[in-house]
Amino acid sequence: MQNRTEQRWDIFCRIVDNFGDIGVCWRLSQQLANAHQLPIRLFIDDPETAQKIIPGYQPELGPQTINRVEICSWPNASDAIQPADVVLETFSCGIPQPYLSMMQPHTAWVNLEYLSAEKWIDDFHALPSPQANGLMRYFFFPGFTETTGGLIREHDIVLRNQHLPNETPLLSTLHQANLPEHALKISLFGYPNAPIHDFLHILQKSQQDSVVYVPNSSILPQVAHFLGVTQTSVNATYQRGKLHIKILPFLSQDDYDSLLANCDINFVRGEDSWVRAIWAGKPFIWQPYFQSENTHMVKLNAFLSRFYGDGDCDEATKQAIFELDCAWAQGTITAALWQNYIQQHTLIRAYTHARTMALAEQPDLASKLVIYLQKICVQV
Ligand code: TRH
Repeated sequence: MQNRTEQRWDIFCRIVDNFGDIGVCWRLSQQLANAHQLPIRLFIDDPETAQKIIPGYQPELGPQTINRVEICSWPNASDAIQPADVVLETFSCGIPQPYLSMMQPHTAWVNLEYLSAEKWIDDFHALPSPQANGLMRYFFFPGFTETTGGLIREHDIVLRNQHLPNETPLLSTLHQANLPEHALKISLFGYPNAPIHDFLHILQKSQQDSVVYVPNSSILPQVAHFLGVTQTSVNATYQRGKLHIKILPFLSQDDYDSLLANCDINFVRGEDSWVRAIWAGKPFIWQPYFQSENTHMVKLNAFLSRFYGDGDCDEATKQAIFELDCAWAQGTITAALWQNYIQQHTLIRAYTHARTMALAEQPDLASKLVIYLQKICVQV
């Protein structure tokens, strides 16, 4: 068997929509390359979107190495690329045909699946599936339990989030003098079908000051509609009653982590921002990616039960969380649900922090993946 650091890894990432696919792939690639010293090649099909997530990436320069990861564009039909020892397909994105046809029986081929807290994940994680071309494809499921593939987590992220430096360019933007100091700080990232207008209206009418930080994303038209303007401006602050809205640029992944760690409540979505909210250790409301037949609600309920389901979270707190999360995911919100949640905020904060610390005790996804690949490489 090869020495682990001699193993070459190729990661395939198709950017279906949004930033989650590239967000996860870029984060994982960097961890494998830096924390595990593996030679990583990352193939991407949408350089323009990737540019928003990968700092310094200039697609026009061709293949380039950033933070020890070699970034390449998706292979063309005529490209004869020698497959790596480990091929990581992400989210069943498919392997380009010429590359696939050159893969050997000893190539370790793993598909990284979407994250879910559903119980069946524990049974399906790490199973092999023989393919029609004679190769074996393995399924690696991220998850919240020891028997799944775990969660992507840099070894020091939880600590870093708790001890942010006092002065960074982002923090000085957040702590601007014209914003009330004791306001409730909220970060807002979601899908456009979230009840953004109703939520902002509730905050406007509330007794309590709040500051809502909105990074530039697909919900800005909803925010503009609430404000009664045709378009919002990046870095501008708007005030309506007790509510202050600060529009931020689309942040780097590191700055986005700092934003989450700085806020009292974080609204997140999809997959990667959801996990980052967990590592921020602050109360958060997760909006799952919409799926037909209410599958997203099944995923949300599975997560809520797993994250808040143990005996330490009292019933009233649990109810406030479940009701607000479900309403948000279904596109409805009321002042009563919000008030209920805010009344429980101190308890929710303590409970979330404890769950964050407990999850951070588990091995992280990249480490589990590396160990798993060692096992597979002995078998293939
Ligand atoms: O963009 P998303 O909606 O991605 C989704 C999910 O992955 C979903 O499961 C998948 O099916 C779909 O894509 C195709 O949400 P997500 O996963 O939170 O990814 C957002 C990424 O953007 C994440 O890496 C955090 C990052 N981000 C920044 O770097 N800066 C920012 O300002 C913001 C708001 C996000």
